[in-house]
Amino acid sequence: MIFIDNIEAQEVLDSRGNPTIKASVTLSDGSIGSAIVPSGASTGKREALELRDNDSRFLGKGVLKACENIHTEIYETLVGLSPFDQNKIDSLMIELDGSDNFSRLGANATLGVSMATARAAANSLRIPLYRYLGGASALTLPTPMLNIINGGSHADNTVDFQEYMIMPVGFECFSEAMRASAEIYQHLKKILKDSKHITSIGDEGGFAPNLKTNEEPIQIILEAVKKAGYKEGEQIAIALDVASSEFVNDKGIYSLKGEGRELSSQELVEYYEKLINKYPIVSIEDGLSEDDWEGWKLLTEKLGDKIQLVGDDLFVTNSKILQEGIDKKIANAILIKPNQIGTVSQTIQAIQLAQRNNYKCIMSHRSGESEDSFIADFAVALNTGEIKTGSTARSERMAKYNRLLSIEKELHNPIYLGSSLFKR
Ligand code: 2PG
Ligand code: MG
Repeated sequence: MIFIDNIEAQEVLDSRGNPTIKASVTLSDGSIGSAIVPSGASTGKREALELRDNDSRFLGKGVLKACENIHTEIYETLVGLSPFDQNKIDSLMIELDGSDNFSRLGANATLGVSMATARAAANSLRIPLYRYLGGASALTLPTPMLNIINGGSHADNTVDFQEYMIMPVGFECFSEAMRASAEIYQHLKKILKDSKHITSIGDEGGFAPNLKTNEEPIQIILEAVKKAGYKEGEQIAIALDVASSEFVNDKGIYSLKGEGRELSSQELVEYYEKLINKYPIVSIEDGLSEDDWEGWKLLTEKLGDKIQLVGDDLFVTNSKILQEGIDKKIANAILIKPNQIGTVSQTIQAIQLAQRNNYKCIMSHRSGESEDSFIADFAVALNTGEIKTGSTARSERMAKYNRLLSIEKELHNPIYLGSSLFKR
C-alpha cells in the first residue's frame, strides 16, 4: 500500500511579497506533491483563520507557526496514511484542530497539506490533477472572468468597486476566449494611455486608473471591446465584484467615496438595476455586505432572475452558511476560494451543495497569489463552469490561464459553456 511518508512546509513569498506556506507531501513510492497557499486582502469576516506569527518578522505576517504545526501535529496525524483518501485526510485535520475555522492550526497550514496530498496522489497515479479530482466527468473548461480594471482595496485609485471583469461568453472554446480577452486588455491600455490616464496595475493585473465614477470603468472597457473588434453583450459580457463589505459603515450605509455619495441598501440595489439595464452586465459579486442579509434578500428578489448574484464574503465557501443562503433564497451563485474554508474536501462539499441547488459556482484565486495553478485543475475537475483569476497580465494570474490552455489541449473536445451559462 502506498502511504504518506513525509510532510514538509516552507515559508515562501506570495505575489504581494508577503510570506505564505509551501507544503510538500512525499509518498512511500517516491511521488511528491507540492502546493502554495494564496492569501486575500478583502477577506470575509467568517473565513477560516489564516495563521500569522504576529512578531517582528515580515511586519507580523510570518507563517513559521503554521509551518511548525505542519511539522509536528499534522505530520504525526497523517504520516502512514493512504494519500488516496482525501476526505479522511481532511477530516482528520478538522478533528485535530478542534475548532470550526482552523483557528488553532491555521487554514493556511491545513490547505497547504490538503492540496499537496491531492497532487502527490495524482502524481503517484501518473494522471493530471484534474483527472484525479474529477475522474471521467472532468470535461468542462471554465468561462473566465478577467479583472481588467482594479479598484477598492486592490488598488490605490478613486474607484470604489473592486473588480471590473470581462467575460468572453460568445466563443467556441477557451483559447479563443482568452485571445479575445488579451486583445481587449491591450486595447484598454492604449485607450487609457491616449486619454492620459495612468496604466499602472493593481494586485490582480488590471489597470488602476483614477476615474470619477464607478460607471466610467464599464464605459472604457466597452470602448476597448469595440476597438478590439468584438461585440459587447453577445461576445463579451461584464461582471463586477463590488466587494461592498469594504465600504459599508456600522449603520449599514454604503459610502461611494470616489463619487461622494452615500447609499442605503435599497438605493444601491436601484443603482445596480440602472447599471444592468444600461450595460451588458451578467454577474455582480458581493453587491451588498456580508452582514446585510435583508439587503441581499431585496437584491435577489429584484435582480436574481436577471443576472448572476455571487456571494463571496457572504458565503466564504462555507457549506453551512451557503445552506442558510439557499434556505433564505439569498444570491444564486457562490465564489469558491479553497483558503476561505481550509481543505480540498470542504471546498468540494460547498461546490456540490451549490450545484445540487442550482447555484452557480465560480472557482477563484485570491488577490495574493503564487505560481501555483491548483485552482485551474480544480475548476475543470468539479465542472464549476466559471473561473475568476485576474487579468491577462502578471504571471501568478497567467499561471492559471496557461494551465487551462494546456488542459484544453490535453482534453479531447472539452466543453466550453460560454453564453449558455446565463440562459435561465
Ligand atoms: C475577491 C478576491 C479575489 P481577495 O474579493 O473576490 O479577487 O479578493 O482575495 O482580496 O479577497
Ligand atoms: Mg470578491
